[in-house]
Amino acid sequence: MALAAIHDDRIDSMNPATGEILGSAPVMDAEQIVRIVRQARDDAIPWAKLSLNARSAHLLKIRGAIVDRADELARLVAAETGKPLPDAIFEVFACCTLLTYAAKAGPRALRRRRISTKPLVLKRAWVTYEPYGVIGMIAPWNFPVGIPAQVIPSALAAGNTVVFKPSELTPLSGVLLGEIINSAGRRLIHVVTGDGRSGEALVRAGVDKLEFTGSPATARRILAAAAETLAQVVLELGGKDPMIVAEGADVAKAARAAVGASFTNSGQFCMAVERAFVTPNAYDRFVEHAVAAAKGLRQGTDSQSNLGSMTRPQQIDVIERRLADAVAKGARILTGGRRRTELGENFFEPTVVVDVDPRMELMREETFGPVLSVMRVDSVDEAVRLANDTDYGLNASVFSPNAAEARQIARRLVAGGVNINDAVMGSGIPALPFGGEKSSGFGRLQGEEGLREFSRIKTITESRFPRGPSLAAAMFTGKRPKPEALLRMMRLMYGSGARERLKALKRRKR
Ligand code: TXE
Repeated sequence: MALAAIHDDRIDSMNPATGEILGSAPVMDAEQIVRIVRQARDDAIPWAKLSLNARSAHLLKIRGAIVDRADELARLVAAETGKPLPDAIFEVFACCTLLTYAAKAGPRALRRRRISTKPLVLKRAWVTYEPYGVIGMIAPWNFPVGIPAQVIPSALAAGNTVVFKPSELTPLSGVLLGEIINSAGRRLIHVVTGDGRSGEALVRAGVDKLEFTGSPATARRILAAAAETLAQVVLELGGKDPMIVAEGADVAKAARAAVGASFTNSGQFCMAVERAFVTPNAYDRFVEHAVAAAKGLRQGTDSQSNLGSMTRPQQIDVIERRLADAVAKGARILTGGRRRTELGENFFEPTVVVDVDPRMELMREETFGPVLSVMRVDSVDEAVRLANDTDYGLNASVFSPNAAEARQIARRLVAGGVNINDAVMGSGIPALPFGGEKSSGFGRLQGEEGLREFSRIKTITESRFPRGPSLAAAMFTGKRPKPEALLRMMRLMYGSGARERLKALKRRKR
């Protein structure tokens, strides 16, 4: 099976749809990476000194540079991933949207915040958001621009520089993204190329905080390495996203949304709907619509295709393993289920599977391929229980005609985000924080939470009367307060109910 060729010192990047070698990038070693992180630290000093508004203005310059070269960048992404060009353009589009959000929301979210000082009313206090310095980012191959775009704008807005390691499957897109960002006039991104060895070296190279998007298995190795330096880590580790279709839902809409969200990017999408739980009255029609919609998808690499090839060829082995296990345990494949060798080595058909149950790997482990599993459930309660019966908790969707019921289901799902009467689209709103629960990771990207994720939170207090006495000296040195007076004060402030408080006052009067 064709693969990007990883040599000791270089990676040859390959178009997975055609097998064409697109170019190569070096495998950087630990020494080089330490030097790069030092350089990034120096670059961070003048950047951090800029005001929030000046940083925002520069983010918009970066956006301009990306728009100018959007076609070139998207074509390279499409070539390295095997996805149709419109999908690659969506990624570049998302990058511009997230830069715009960070530029607009950054100054508001990251300016110092005045905080109430009660009960120490003689003080003034603020929370400030300060740059870490250097943010490391280790990225996967499924969205070579879209995923870095969830990190880089926030990390830059917060005053950091970024050392970014793209996947060994898509190194050239990463290098070009870094080059375009830096072409706006400041060196803010350093790109480290290489495979897992270079990734591990980056974790140990002294970055202040690290964002990793990838598999839980690699995340565990990264956490073990980060334990040595106590570098902080943000993790986005994929999902096993459920869709719940309740009685009375618009079944055709739900099925089409499930198909869209399962098969886009050939299912190599952390928020792909991998499991649909459908209530009895909706089940037959849902399956019928899902199969029809899946059969109607066009597969290939031209601009009219809905899905292209797999980016990571080994992913086909994973899909075939999951399907074989499911079929052996009684599942039925209604459409798809095989490679499309007539299109190329790495294409896999959109696949709809029924008669699934939670014992199957297909219902438990991330498949990360174009496979939608549909399960009939007796009730919404059963659907919620099964939806939560997974190690993952990234995203979920609920279809119901009843807004109160849908919101109630949303509250019960253990997931970082829930879409009601649609799938996936919450992540397209840059002001919404994005991230997962359980094995889907921790920390948040996008939104104000994402901007603050890349800031050190510091508190500052000062005396309202600079010449007044020190509270610390008054409280902890010299004459101590009388215990009865302290207890009375506590009762006065926090006693339960007016009567209790009044009692404290009366005793003082006596
Ligand atoms: O991921 P890895 P892989 C899931 C998906 C897929 C599985 C494996 O289910 O089937 O993960 O994919 C770098 N220290 N997702 O093997 O290994 C590596 O070079 C530091 C979900 O591609 O996690 C690459 O840049 N870094 C997902 C990055 O980690 C290391 C996206 C991702 O690789 C390293 C992709 C190490 N020891 C896969 N080893 C999502 N959340 O969207 C490897 N890397």
